[in-house]
Amino acid sequence: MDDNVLLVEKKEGYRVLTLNRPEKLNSFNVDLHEALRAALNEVASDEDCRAVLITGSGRGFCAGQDLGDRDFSDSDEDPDLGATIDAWYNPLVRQIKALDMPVVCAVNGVAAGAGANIALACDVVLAAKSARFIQAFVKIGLVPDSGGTWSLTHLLGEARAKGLALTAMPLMAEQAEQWGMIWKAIDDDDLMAEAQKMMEGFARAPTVSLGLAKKAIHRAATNTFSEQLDLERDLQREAGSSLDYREGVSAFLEKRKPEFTGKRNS
Ligand code: LHQ
Repeated sequence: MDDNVLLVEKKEGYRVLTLNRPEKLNSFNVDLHEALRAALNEVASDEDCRAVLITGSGRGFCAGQDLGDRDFSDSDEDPDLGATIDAWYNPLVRQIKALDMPVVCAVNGVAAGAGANIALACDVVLAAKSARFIQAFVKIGLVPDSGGTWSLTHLLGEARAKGLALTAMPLMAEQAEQWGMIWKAIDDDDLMAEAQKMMEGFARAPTVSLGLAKKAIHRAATNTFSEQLDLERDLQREAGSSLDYREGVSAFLEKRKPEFTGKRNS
């Protein structure tokens, strides 16, 4: 395995994961999948890690699957793309969704195919104004994957989801922000500084409550209003037993800044 395909930086309270195959626009091969999975597993088991930032090196964020690995011109057999998705892409986006802490994506350049949809699976998407999102799949005879059909439909509604998926039209970051597909488009030169600032905030945040809020918002996609009210009650009960709730209320009453630890009360 090539150890360099993912750069992992341990910062105070958070991790920065940089996809690092810039000559291939950080497209995914098995080495990159393995490295990212291992890094996310490590994050999940590290008590001191309270947020994750995913970005790319060079001029692109990620161009999806490395198509160099997919040349089957010499083979008569049909490739089983479902197996690739089961082995790598679906576990990856599930892992991002399931992490009980914020996952921020800083889209530093083009995000195409699965690269675009992995970004959309993250909790907060920041993008350089020069970045574009491309549902490139139809250009090679495929369908959007990595949750793209779900994310686009939920974020944008059917008309825009279909427009993007069926035409592969590039969507610039500022338009993506106006449409509500991402949180914020940022001047290229300021992207990483803004992302870093957000991460420093998350590293000092009441992590339990952030993780629970993320969970509740995910469930809202399928719950009825009434089911969601019950879920909020249960999650509030859980949040209410965290040390950070005690600290938040004490700090408010004592008119001082809270010092959240991100730890559970157990
Ligand atoms: C690449 C790639 C790439 C290899 C740029 N692979 N080298 C799931 C399950 C199983 C199988 C299939 O896939 C999936 C999910 C998917 O993600 S399917 C979608 C795969 N991705 C694409 O179809 C996107 C392909 N790339 C592009 O259309 C363009 O490169 C974009 C629009 C992303 C960027 O265009 P440009 O800015 O003009 O850059 P470029 O095309 O010149 O690329 C720069 C280099 O990166 C170039 O290499 P070279 O040696 O000529 O400089 C490209 O060949 C390489 N590259 N994407 N996916």
